[in-house]
Amino acid sequence: MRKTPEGIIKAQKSFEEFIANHDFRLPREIVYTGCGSSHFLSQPLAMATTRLRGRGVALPCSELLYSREWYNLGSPQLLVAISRSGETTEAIRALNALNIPKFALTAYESTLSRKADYSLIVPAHEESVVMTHSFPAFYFAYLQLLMRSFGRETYDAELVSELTGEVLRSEDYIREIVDGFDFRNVIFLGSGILYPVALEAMLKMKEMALFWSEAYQTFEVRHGFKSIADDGTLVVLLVEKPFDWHEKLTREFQGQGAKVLTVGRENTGADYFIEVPSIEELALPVLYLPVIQLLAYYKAVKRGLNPDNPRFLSKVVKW
Ligand code: F1P
Repeated sequence: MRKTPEGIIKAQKSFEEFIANHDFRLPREIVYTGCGSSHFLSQPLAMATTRLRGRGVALPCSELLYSREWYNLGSPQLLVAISRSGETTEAIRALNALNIPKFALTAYESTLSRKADYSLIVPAHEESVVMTHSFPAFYFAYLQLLMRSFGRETYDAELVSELTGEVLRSEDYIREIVDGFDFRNVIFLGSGILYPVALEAMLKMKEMALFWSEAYQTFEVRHGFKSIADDGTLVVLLVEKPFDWHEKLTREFQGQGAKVLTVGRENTGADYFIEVPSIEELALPVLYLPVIQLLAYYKAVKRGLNPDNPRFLSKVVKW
């Protein structure tokens, strides 16, 4: 997490190298695929593609391989496979699932990059079994390529890097929250492009802290799921532009005894608040990810676990 600012700078370099060496523009219709965190990364990339008036679809590699007839993939012109290691069996196999040009987004020259027609290699290497700063770095490098391909102005990488540094200043506060409230379960809520960030937060809690967590599209949680929340629950509300419903939701959970942590631009009347600086909407995941990663990290530490090396997991999943 703490390497996020330098990860953004590396991402920018990778993007610049890529465009210097390839006369290539991303097409309008793209299918994204990955496994685990890389799948949760494929979701905001698909959303960003759609938001820029293209069409992005995200599917886990295994679904693309074995159940794609259940999904409407449209008429994609490119398959983007994401894998930090570039050696995950499902990701390598998924490259051949569709008979269209293939693009690899990875941290290494790898089997995946060699099999793809194009590869964007972002060397945000990490020792940890779980994916942390490489996630925002991959996201940013590819987003820059997407912006450029779709005729938009790219982001100022120095500025984005600095902003991630600002977000990381909340580290002590995050540790205090985790030390001060020994929550028994946690629910992450996010909407639009912050929903996949909530999903990734859920995964990080499970991977790093071996801790039960859930994630929902923000207001969907009221429809049955909220019954789980009580005085042992932390609800993490990721929200860029809160409106009155967010305040009502905060009060509703507090009425059930739960504590709410709002992460965003304004407090919603929550018990805890982490302010995230303003940034253009497509870049939002880059600023929210370090917060949720730190939360999982400190929960793991509090539980006496090694967040970088969780039980039963390996860095590369092979069959
Ligand atoms: C995918 C992944 C990781 C996860 C884990 C196992 O890896 O699912 O997201 O953290 O420990 O592998 P990759 O294909 O991105 O290398």
